[in-house]
Amino acid sequence: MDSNKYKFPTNTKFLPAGTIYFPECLNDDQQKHLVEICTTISNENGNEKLVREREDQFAFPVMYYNWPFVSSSEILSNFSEHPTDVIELATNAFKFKREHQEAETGTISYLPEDVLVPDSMYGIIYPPNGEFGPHVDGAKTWTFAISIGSAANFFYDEPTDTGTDTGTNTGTIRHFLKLNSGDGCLFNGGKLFHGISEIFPSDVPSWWKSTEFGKLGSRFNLQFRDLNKARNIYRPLFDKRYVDSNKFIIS
Ligand SMILES: O=C(O)CCC(=O)C(=O)O
Repeated sequence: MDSNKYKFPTNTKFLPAGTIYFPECLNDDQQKHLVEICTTISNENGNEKLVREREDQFAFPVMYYNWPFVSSSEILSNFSEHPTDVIELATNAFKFKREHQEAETGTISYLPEDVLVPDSMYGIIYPPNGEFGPHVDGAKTWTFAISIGSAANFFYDEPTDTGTDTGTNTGTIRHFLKLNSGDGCLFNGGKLFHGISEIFPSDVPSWWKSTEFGKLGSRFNLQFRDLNKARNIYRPLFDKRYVDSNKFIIS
């Protein structure tokens, strides 16, 4: 399907603290196809045990791809279809950030030189009354994320310099961004406190409910990170968690 070759969006918006908003990154067909690929990855990776109905308001994981904490997701030969095109889109978002960050104004957060190919993916589902409290990601790096399903209110905190003698940041400004189905966002999730304050269950594409993930909840958030350098940091933690780690392939 030709439409799976994602066009890089032209209507990007630069937001404070180095965040970039990519409205309408994926059209409806591309979103549906991406949900299908992610469902297959989830099943082939044995993630189906994570897929369950939840009654609380917390987001829950449904798929991992090339994710250092989930050993089976790193054996890429397990997967019959690879999300190559969307990883390319995410890579282009990182490239775009790097090429434009000098022109950004306000409090800028720079993308490090070694953050290049975000080929580690992690997907979560939100219940209709879902939320995600303020947090900094355990994976201390930048994230490109695509929202699919119900719209949501995303927020992140921009540190403010109070200009005190010590120069320490003592305050933050909270920025809100409504993310619609198909939108993308690039932000420094490893540094900025961020989360989801609200899901809008009725603000949803008509096809969402009939997808496999749509049967589990209201919103799918698919995140991309470059964890290739970080693997060395995560490796010791990973080894502690999985006794059998030697049999897994880590690039
Ligand atoms: O759902 C979102 O847009 C944000 C998710 C998030 O903050 C996270 O998984 O760390």
